[in-house]
Amino acid sequence: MTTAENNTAVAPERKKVIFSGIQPTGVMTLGNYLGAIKNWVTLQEEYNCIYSIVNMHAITVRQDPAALRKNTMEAFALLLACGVDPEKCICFIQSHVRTHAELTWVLSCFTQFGELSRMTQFKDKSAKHPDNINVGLFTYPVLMAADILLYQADLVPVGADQKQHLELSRDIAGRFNSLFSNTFKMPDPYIPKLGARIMSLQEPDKKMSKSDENVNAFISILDKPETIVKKFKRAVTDSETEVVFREGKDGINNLMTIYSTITGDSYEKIANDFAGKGYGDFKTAVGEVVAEHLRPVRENFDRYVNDKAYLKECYQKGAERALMISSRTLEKVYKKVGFLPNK
Ligand code: ATP
Ligand code: LTN
Repeated sequence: MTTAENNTAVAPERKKVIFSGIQPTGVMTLGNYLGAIKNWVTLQEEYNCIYSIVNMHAITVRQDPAALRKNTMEAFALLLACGVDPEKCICFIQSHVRTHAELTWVLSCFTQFGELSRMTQFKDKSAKHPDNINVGLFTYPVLMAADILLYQADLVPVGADQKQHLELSRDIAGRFNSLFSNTFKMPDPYIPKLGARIMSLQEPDKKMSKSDENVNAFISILDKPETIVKKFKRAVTDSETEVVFREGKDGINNLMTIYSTITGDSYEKIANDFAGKGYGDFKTAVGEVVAEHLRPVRENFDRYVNDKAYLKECYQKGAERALMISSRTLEKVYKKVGFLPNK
């Protein structure tokens, strides 16, 4: 290109950056899949996506070391099995990239105790583990803010339960920017309209969680098709008979949301299709579409999880790229707060 052409050329628009993470605390549920991972796969086609298995977050709850190692490897394999493509995005394991811990310390000095005390996840998790209310559980959202801000992320695809943590990340970024001039990009949440909060199949007023003690409460994305159908047949609903989305029908609303997210059918169409059929038929139908949708994920997982050499190659490459990008932000931050350079 000549210089003249160069001058008139419009600068290519910067592709938006997406960052998200998932904890390796067990096999992902249908909630994690519909609320987050499914969007990770779609977004990688258009954006610069960076995805992390956040094992440092996982140790805020007591973990068996051997199980954590195995779960981390499996979580990575599961991401690939769901369609996250390491050729299209950066996938890495959080503890492999030291900048996350380093930025967390600095940001924790710009986060107020009172702000962290208001986090509902902290309140829920400390009620659930009263014998281990550790400081890491309390500062968990600061590590999450560091994850996001290190990459100057524009968008963060998460389920609805993470909205409050994202607002805190924005508050921390805004505070730092106003004290030290513009340093961090303000991240926006990307919460799907449908599927942002999939509920427990046993207690439909609680979110579906992979750490639930009752295995019938959640669908693991590796459950066998027969198990999936069985769990849906046992799903708690109500004493009525009409398949319709209405306030007070938490169980049916949840099943309709799941069915609609997977098939694309509207609530009206579902209600029409199942008019006069009763809950039994509907539960079986939901079980079948979910089982069918997850079949390729299970098959891909079996392939990836046995190819440790390939997984290692992917996460090493991912960590290298993640370190390169995040170091730029960390350097800026160190300079702005007044850390004396060692060069
Ligand atoms: P745990 O139960 O171990 O605390 P979790 O199931 O909440 O974990 P995370 O690893 O914390 O899983 O979350 C990964 C992603 O899945 C996050 O974006 C979170 O918002 C989303 N997510 C978790 N549960 C649901 C749910 N029931 N419905 C929709 N999205 C969810
Ligand atoms: N706290 C999140 C996991 C997480 C995350 C992140 C999500 C850790 N770091 C950064 C988005 C961006 C959760 O799902 N419980």
